[in-house]
Amino acid sequence: MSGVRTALRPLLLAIPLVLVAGGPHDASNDPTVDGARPAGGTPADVHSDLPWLPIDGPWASVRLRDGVDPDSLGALLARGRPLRSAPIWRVPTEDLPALVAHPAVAQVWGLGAAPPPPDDIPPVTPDFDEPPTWRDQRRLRPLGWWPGGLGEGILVVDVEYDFDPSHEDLANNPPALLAGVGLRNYVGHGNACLGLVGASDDGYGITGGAPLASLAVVHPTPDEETWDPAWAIEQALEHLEPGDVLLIEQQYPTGKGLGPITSEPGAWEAVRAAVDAGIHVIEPAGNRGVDLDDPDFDGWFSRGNDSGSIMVGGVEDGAWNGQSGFGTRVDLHADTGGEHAPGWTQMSDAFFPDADPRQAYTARFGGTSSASAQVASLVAAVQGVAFELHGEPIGPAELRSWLVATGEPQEPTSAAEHPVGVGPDAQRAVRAWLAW
Ligand SMILES: [Ca+2]
Ligand SMILES: [Ca+2]
Repeated sequence: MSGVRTALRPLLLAIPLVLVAGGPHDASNDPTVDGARPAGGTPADVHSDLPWLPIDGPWASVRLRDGVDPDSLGALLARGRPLRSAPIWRVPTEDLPALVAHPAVAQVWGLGAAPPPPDDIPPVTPDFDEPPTWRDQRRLRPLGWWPGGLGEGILVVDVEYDFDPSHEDLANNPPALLAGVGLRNYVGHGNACLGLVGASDDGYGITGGAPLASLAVVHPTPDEETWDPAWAIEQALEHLEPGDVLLIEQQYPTGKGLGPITSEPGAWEAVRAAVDAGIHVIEPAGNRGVDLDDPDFDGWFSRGNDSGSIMVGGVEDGAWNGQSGFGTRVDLHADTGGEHAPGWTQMSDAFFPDADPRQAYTARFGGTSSASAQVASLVAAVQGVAFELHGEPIGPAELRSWLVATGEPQEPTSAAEHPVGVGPDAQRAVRAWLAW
């Protein structure tokens, strides 16, 4: 386990909230009582008016009157335990009736079950995750029933322009920033990619394909003036371990339009080094319809010059989407017709209450960026299963070939003219690998 991964281990927080602190006693100098007193209620002795107090859990609390010696309550507190810092005792709720009757007790209140963390910022955000979603298409949802199938133990590092860690749909799986300077551009793009990979299954927004994977970000900008994806890949490698995933949400100008990041030789070398270190590298084929088999590229994108990455193209309804980079080098594709995803100010068509960017969502996140994030989540989920069942990761070349071998073919005419690989199927890949 890397330090990053450990540090990111969520936060399934024991927040034993004191649901309501208060009671009808002399509250004039008791800050805990505010808001708990019923309208029109008069401060009174706790003994006289217990029933409205919200005491519904197995544990409750009692505050003793100032200066009271707990020993004076005798056996009444025998099953309780004191807080160190205040004359307050946690006691079994069933002991309350006897305690309430005692003149040394000033106040009682309940301790129910921990409420969910308050991460869905008001107002309530819809659940955009109604099936069938892209996770169903990729057979990721049932993979969650397998041990490790939610990406447990896998770190996904996204090389990403920027993101907003305060977005509500990243709050339960917060991405760590590992390196680089965010320039506050394309923030929604980062939120969307990170969300498709690892947004939590928490009843609002979306659920990523690997919601229990740990997320981290490296910006491709080491400073405000410099764009250097190879540097970013090397920074990520400092934190990644075999079986982890590197998603590179960047493109490069090929001379025929924006294409894969490994068009740039430095990035190609960095990707090769990452793959040789056992990392699954996912890169988009780009969105300018570049023919990667064009003779002008002189075989740069041929299998003979394979960086080892999983190159991802885009389809709609099983056929080339009209924009994705294409060629025999493209390994996998995903649907780019538009997904619900966390957004930001400029990606807020689905939900944007009070113009709050922290709870902005788009219904139209597409392109090979979206497709690559989907594939990255799938790889993390499949790899999580591999770790759980075999205790060691599948190598990058092996996993890529399993995904290609078990994928859904592109529509034949489209595949002949604009090949973008196959559509991965997480269930089939895992079953085939297990049976092998
Ligand atoms: Ca909300
Ligand atoms: Ca969510």
